[in-house]
Amino acid sequence: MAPRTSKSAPASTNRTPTTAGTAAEHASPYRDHLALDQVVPAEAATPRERFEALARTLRDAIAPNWLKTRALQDSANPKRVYYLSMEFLIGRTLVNNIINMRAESLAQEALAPAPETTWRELIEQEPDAGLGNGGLGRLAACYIDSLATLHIPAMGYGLRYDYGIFRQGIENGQQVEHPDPWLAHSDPWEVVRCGESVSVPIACSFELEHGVLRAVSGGSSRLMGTPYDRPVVGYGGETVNTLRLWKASAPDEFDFREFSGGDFVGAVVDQIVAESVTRVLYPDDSTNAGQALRFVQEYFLVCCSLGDIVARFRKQNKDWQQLPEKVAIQLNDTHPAIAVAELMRLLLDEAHLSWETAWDLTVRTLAYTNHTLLPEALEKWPVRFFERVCPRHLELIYEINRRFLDDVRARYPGDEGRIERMSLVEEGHGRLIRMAHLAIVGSHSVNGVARIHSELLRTRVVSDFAEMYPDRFNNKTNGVTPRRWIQQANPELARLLNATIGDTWLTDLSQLQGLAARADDPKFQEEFRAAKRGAKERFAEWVRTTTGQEVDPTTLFDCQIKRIHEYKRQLLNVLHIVVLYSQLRDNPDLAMPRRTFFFAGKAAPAYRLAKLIIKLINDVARAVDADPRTRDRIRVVFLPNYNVTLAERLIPAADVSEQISTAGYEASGTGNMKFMMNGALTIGTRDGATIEMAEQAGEENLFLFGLTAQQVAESRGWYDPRWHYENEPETRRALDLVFGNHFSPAEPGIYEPIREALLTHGDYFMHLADLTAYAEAHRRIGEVYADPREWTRRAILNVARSGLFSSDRAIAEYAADIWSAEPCLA
Ligand code: 26V
Repeated sequence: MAPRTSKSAPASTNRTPTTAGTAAEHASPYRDHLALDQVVPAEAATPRERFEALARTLRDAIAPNWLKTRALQDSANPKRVYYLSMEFLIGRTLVNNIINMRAESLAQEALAPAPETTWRELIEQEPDAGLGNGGLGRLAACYIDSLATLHIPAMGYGLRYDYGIFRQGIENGQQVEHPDPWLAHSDPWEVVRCGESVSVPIACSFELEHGVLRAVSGGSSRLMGTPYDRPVVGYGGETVNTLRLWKASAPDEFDFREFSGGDFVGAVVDQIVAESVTRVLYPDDSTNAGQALRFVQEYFLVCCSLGDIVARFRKQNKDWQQLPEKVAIQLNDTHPAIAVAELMRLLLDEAHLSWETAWDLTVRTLAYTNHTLLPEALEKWPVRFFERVCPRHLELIYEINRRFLDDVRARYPGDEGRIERMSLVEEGHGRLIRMAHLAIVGSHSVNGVARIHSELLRTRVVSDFAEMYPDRFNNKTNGVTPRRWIQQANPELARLLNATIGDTWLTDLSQLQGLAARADDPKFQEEFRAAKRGAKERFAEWVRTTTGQEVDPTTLFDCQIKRIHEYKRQLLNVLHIVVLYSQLRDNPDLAMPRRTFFFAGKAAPAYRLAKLIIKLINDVARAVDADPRTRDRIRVVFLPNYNVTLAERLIPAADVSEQISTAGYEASGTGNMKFMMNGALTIGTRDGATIEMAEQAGEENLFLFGLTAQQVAESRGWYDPRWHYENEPETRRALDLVFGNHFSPAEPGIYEPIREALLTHGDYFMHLADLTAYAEAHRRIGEVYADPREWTRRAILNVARSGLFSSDRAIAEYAADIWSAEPCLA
């Protein structure tokens, strides 16, 4: 084992002999890790080996505080917060830990005897931990950062997928999915806790059929959940909380042999089957495809986590009545909603409490956050899955439902329609359990993630529940961590902020207000522009070296980076680009700034139309490039494999942030906030948190356009996209180019499904209704961008007024209003 030095011990005092010869003169923890963990002399170490050694050096500094945090929380017995989520989209950890530990100089000194490497180079060796699809997973990662920064005793609970979100390749303009073996190298951050494994009962057994897991009725089985802990370093490094990710396997070897009755090969097969439960993250955030393995994953996460939580509670508290005073469990969407039934099971079957007591404790312990208004994404699980996997939970859900519907009947006598609408069980060909209803009934708090979203949730999606439980419903507008999204992603801007308003903004983002007074100051403006220019040049250089593509950092960078979804309307963006393309071909003298349109985002592998939109973007990009009339005026770049690290690279370089969802469909958005705090101006609809961003910054400092959520809802009845095609020449020309195979001469008709969506099936997301207003908003962007002082002034005001969108503010609200949780500090 390598000697562990504490953070405070200067690196040079470590005299442990390392490698022979001259290297020994430069003993350091970093070199020790190279020599003793990797068994390689520093001179010969590969970049990956150096990365691991540096990560372990930093872990040495984190470990004492991790232990201290645990000891402190164990002795204080405070109320603890548990964030249950199927996704934690963490990205890279080394750079984040260097920043949160404020260990830049420690990192630099660690490498000092080997000046050929800097820590900024080594961080590139770390793969993203891509354990999430998009916004919901990234929010969970920002929230655990803030929980630790605010010193709240908290843990994240999730799954340790062997394969995260797929790696996206682009071939012939089309998305191809590759597996993401992010654990191919050992991960320096995780600590496996074999001694804390838990056992999860399953009422069926499983077999693999052509690589697909199939439940076999009868023959109950068990899964073992083994925790892999990752440190979550709060800013300053004092509080280090834990993210606990569960890996599934078969029961340990002893039981295992018993269990398989001496059938060795059969037992090994069982092991493979069991491990496949946490093999891969489901990559579809658009539809609940009802996959049985996904259901088992959710059940597994809940059983492992609740068993662990309750065991920890019992160690320190004897009285079950204390549960809601000591434990708050936040459900990140309905994915862990079976927690309602599992907590009831623990309180009834294991603690032997009465139903009334168990139910009261359950509701007061659980809280639920909703993240989507799309009906097709709302989870409903077939009753037969419960019957197979966890029949006791089904029994409990039926009893919860019976009592709940009795309450509904008592409140609204004779209203059978309401009973049917509110029931936890949807009757039909196969009965389904409505997981959102279960989560609402079993929680004391139900929140949306931006003001408009919470309002729509209350008034449209689950209005019956809001009427029955008005006090449960509340709003918590999302936020993002300024440590990762400013300090780490945009060091140049961070330096300028420090020089201008001091460095307290890192933990109190409202301090950014102090910039407003400098918005018109020519000197400050010049510094602000220099930071943006630097970020753009760095990004262009990165694109050039990694993809060979040339992008011009003197052009306006317009960015739409997010999952590819019809409601997010990448199609609106590309149609507008086609409008510009067509205008420039007609009139090469058209006045407008040179623009680069960046797109990045993954489509769910089974979402055909989203994948076709990617193809269209790439085809348009090629045509724009091929035409001398357009090539030097606009460029379209689709950046493959969007992930957290790519977002960190591009957002600081952005001039314009595209937030153009059909109003009423984007629950909040969090990318919008990251762009705002990095000085991009938003072109957007009045949707999600963009509304609150405009309220903060002043509407005049964004480019808002298009139908409001109310107008979208009201025009559903009569909206006719063909009217726009027939009456708007620009719209018609753009659509004729796309559907006339101008961009796909070798693949005629390829865009037919898009034509059908827009013109035959009524353009559900109202692209054509908003296209003209969107083009007009882009024209305004062109005008303002031509006046650098005015543009910079607005950008500075946006940064200055983005403080509300810190995840520290959001977590402080959750702590005060939902969890009643307090900081725990020595
Ligand atoms: C649904 C499913 C269905 C089953 C398979 C896996 C899976 C994974 C995710 C989802 C729901 C995704 C919901 C989501 O990401 N919502 C986003 O949440 C953000 C954080 O609150 C918010 O900013 C975005 O507006 C919202 O779209």
